[in-house]
Amino acid sequence: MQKLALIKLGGSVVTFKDRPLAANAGAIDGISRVLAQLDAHAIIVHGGGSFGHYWSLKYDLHTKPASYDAHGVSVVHESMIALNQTIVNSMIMAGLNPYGMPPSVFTAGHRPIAAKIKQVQAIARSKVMPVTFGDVVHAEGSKYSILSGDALMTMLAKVLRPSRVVFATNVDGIYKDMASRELVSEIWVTGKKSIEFSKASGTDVTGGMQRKVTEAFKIASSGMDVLMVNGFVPERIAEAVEGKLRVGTVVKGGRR
Ligand code: IP8
Repeated sequence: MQKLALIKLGGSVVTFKDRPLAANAGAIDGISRVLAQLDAHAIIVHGGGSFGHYWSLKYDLHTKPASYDAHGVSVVHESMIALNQTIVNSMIMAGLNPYGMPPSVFTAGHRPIAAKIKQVQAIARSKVMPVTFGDVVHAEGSKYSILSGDALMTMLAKVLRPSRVVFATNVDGIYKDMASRELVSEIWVTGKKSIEFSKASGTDVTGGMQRKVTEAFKIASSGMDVLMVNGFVPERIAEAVEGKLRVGTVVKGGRR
């Protein structure tokens, strides 16, 4: 059976984070072309970038469930559908068979619905490629919250245990520190490990790189390797899926 790859396309790759509501068509098309060559089934998750995060900040929507502005809920969700459609259309042009779906198809608030996630996998195995995204989701009553694409990665990985879990970000991987920008090629997750992060800028309501690394560690601690690569060099996504990664960070989940 073909490998199953779970791939997160970071918002900083698929959009210009410093320009509101601007999709990075060049980066998206480059990734679509690479995905079209993959010898694996894939489930794609993408972030919000200058779409979802832009409106979430404007309307003050966050990950904590609360009775947020109802119009804000609508606008944030719609912006994510618009970004999803741009990505899906690029993939169609590249000859892929994407199938855009909001996370509410397979989650209840922030909880995974295992049977629905299995169906997402069945879709991927049928040569149609699910493309989901971080979104604003209903919690309960009048409460909503932002569900990050990174949290979706953990949910999907835990239920499906894909052969490859890849995060494509705007940097080469995890750096030892920001001063030297020395790339860490391998990190082993052993027990509770704390990592220090340099202060990130405030455009992300879900926590930026820190959130990605936290989710990568969660996934790795349930026994799967997680590969962090630069999405602006899309060939590295293919290398990661094919197990031939040259530049990137592997968060090791197996036994040392
Ligand atoms: O960029 C957040 O998803 P992320 C999506 O994966 C919204 O954290 C709506 C802000």
